[in-house]
Amino acid sequence: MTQHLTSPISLTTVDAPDQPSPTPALEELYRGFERELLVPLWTEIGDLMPAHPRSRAVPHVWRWQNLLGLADRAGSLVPVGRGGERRAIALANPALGGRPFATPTLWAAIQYLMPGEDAPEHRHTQHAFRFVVEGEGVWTVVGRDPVPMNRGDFLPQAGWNWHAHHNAADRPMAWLDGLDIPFQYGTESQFFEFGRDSISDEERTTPERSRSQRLWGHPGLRPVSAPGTTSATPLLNYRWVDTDAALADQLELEDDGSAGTVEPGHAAVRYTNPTTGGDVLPTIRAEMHRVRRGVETAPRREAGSSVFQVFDGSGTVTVGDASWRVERGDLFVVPSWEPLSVRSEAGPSDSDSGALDLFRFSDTPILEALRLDRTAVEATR
Ligand code: GTQ
Ligand code: FE2
Repeated sequence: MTQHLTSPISLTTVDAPDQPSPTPALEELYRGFERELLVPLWTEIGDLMPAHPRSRAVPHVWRWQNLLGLADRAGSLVPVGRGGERRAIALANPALGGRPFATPTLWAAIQYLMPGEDAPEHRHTQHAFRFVVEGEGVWTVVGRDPVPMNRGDFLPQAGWNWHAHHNAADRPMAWLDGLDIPFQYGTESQFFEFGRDSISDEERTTPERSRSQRLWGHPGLRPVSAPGTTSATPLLNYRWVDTDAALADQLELEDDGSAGTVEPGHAAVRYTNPTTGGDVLPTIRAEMHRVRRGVETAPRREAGSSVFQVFDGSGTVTVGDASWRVERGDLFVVPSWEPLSVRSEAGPSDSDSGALDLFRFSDTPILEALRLDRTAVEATR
């Protein structure tokens, strides 16, 4: 008995024009295709070659407070160690079959370490980053360089680097992981190796600055000892103080009548590889956006998918037909070609007059490398 990977062709669902009407001969032709494991383009073209991307993923929001509560329970019930490797709990897009995929290409997870806990060393081809929405006290040790993690810090970590994490504080800490796990799963390109079961005392030190930061963390300056370019950034931590200043300066320039923002009231910066000026990772783009209170951004579509986390402030987010009020820590998914618009507005728990700060990561470097990137901006509603 032949195993059918696709459903049998039904003559009644062939809705292309100029199709012959069903006859016994045509039926026999289609049964012949099935026996030989063949599928004609004309029955599939609408699905395979749509006029524009139609994502399998759907827009969805995950509430940080709910994630945090469950991560904390996992902290007391589930140990972290060799084999399971990480206490990381992934966002599963409701339209991707229960798989731990936020989008068809991107993994997003909350990771949680209890006081004094270690996550063992390993390495993998998947490119990764950490983003810290709150808390402090964890050091991630990348290639034996202990890197501090504090609120607002962005820590990219290119594939195949050894890495371990340890919580040096007396409180649990949670953070966001982003990886290209679904993309590498789809391309079947993954490799993985265990490292040492525990890190050395020297790596367990908690320096205020990583070695990579001392070498690469000075704007517009590179060490002469490291010429050339690297495909991923050698800088392992991008600190909030710098990101915040860059966004504040863009908005201050706008106040002074100068250009530089994405659109009125909407400042944005992209994390870059200091050796190239390009994206920090080969497969993942990361940005921080700041939308002034009261401002609504123009609906924007992009080929490829994104995940956002609210870093500060609150507001209303509209993705395609979905719309949610969001606040600090909340995560949401923007599938390919779904229009995104954001309105920054104070919520009941917001006392300050601050803006809405949104961390964003996307698969755009993959699309750009293949010349598949496209955007469309609609007029503001
Ligand atoms: O921290 O090394 O969320 O390897 C998924 C896979 C985190 C990590 C994840 C990983 C890690
Ligand atoms: Fe890892």
